[in-house]
Amino acid sequence: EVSSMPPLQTTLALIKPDAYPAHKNHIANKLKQCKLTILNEKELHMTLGMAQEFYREHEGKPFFEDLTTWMSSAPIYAMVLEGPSGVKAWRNLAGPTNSETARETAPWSIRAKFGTDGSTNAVHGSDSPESAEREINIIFNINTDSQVATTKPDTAV
Ligand code: RTP
Ligand code: MG
Repeated sequence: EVSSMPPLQTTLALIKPDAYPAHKNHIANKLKQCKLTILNEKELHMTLGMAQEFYREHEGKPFFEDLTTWMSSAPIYAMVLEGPSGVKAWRNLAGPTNSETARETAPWSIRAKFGTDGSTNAVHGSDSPESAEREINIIFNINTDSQVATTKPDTAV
């Protein structure tokens, strides 16, 4: 039988400092219910520079400094997710950017449950497959073993 499942997509989810570590297990259980599989995951503490690179599309906006300072203020949890229409599936589960709006229009969503307002909103989700690729590179390709191996002087022959 030919499958009518939407194509699989990979996306990046971050559990932000207001929701990590307290709500990590709840969020992980929700992923399973939404057919989203975790391909890779880790805790990290972003530097300010990483947060500025990650959110560079918002450079110059009034919330940029608070956002990048906050995102680099404490550990977060990053997950590479895969599922049918994965980018949209994770953003739907996350809910609207503003958690107050989320409580009105998407009460099942993660931001409705765990977010506070338009700035402090529990999770991040890539907004397109292209953004996902860029963001996954920033979060997961820094200090990979291969990069370490090519720059480590004591491994040279
Ligand atoms: P995200 O990137 O975190 O998944 O959220 P999003 O696409 O729904 O929202 P986006 O417009 O990309 O904004 C990125 C994050 O910046 C903070 N923000 N604060 N105070 C404000 O007006 C404001 N606007 C955005 C939020 O943390 C938002 O998730
Ligand atoms: Mg965004």
